[in-house]
Amino acid sequence: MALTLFISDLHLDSTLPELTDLFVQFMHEQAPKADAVYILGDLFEAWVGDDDDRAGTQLFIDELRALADKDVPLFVMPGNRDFLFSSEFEKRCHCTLLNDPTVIDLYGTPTLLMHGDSLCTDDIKHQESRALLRSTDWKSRFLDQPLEDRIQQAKEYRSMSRKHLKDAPDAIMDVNQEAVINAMREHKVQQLIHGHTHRPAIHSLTVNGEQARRIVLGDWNSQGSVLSCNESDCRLTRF
Ligand SMILES: [Mn+2]
Repeated sequence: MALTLFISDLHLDSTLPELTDLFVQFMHEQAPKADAVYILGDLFEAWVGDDDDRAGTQLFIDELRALADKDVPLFVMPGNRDFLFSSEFEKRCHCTLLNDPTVIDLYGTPTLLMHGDSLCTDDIKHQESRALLRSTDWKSRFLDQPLEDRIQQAKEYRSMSRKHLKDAPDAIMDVNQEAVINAMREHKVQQLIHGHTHRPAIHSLTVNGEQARRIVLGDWNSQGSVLSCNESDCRLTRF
């Protein structure tokens, strides 16, 4: 039986043992049954560089790599927290990094995959910092620093981001409908799967006068969230 799994927004953090257990459980019980596993961003709470060799980080890498050993292809898209994934990460976990956006053929349906933060165009502050942090200049200056300094800075960024999340109005934190339709038109798809907003749902919409759908993956907290797709349908579940 065909099965493709999509997850996102796990926000893995080695200081959170319950979340770590949930991830390990998913990687051992559900992921090996799939034809392919897609992680659409924010796998990690923060990624400070592919050279992060702390034991807590290595444990996650080992779990990812074990999937490749079971011949289940693993595709990882960077999110706004782990946008520093690079080729060394691919080598370490035997996965394939995906560009945001990427179009795949999901059992015959062209499907656009995105992390989702680029669709939140009403959040001007996020879009500004996104543009800055993705610049080659910023990345190389950040990565040139010792690991310890990067870890410290990531902590500061996270507390700034938490403050922004708390202060920003709820509506601007969701996707902008026009941005969604534009992206789907541009990539000529009637199906979009993304994460980031932590608002799991399957939305119907009209794109180019035709029925389309936007599937939003859920975040992980005390429960895991997974989208399971086969030839006939996709469904969101918690576990
Ligand atoms: Mn995100």
